[in-house]
Amino acid sequence: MYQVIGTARSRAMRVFWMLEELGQDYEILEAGPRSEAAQKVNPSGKVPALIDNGTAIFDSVAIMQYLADKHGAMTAPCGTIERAIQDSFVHFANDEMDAVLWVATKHTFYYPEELRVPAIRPSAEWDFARAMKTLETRLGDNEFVMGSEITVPDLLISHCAGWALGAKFELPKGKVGDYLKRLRARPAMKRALAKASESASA
Ligand SMILES: N[C@@H](CCC(=O)N[C@@H](CS)C(=O)NCC(=O)O)C(=O)O
Repeated sequence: MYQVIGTARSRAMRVFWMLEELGQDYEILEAGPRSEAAQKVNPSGKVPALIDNGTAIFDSVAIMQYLADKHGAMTAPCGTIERAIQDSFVHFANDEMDAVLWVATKHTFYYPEELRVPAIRPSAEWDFARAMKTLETRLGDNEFVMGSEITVPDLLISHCAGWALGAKFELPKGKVGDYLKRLRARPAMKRALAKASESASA
């Protein structure tokens, strides 16, 4: 059985959701960033980490893509044009959404107070709004970013959008808004949340 180190309030949520979509059994090892459990498997102390047969894999997107490849679902095959486009959506989400939100988060509460620069907030909002415009254009009328099939970047984009909402960034309405609602309504997403909250209260 897979084990995932992390909490629902961290990027581990992406991995829980992926495992639910794939119908895989997993155990949550509830541990926060820089905890002893996280540091034991990842030199940076970051979460999530996936333990598969005694080997730790970290970086949420590496884990999600590994699981998709291994279980042959939610991904285009390696070496195809479709995979290159799918990967470009992953990089878009990491560069234009995750990185922007992470900088804003660090300057809001993560850094020691003396290192925080609240004045970066408007530029982060500007970057994020630009990313949402790009997403709107690239999504077009598709159900998911790659068309009618859900793939790894959809989960990543949806997770970042949830983070953005929590951090009070503006999310678009219209087609992108509907796309985000479709993703959050997925039964696998709800199962992942329920399992994570059960494990947090255990
Ligand atoms: N690229 C990594 C980022 C992991 C990451 O930064 N995780 C946060 C929690 S969501 C963390 O552990 N932060 C601790 C730190 O920055 O020291 C991933 O996607 O897994």
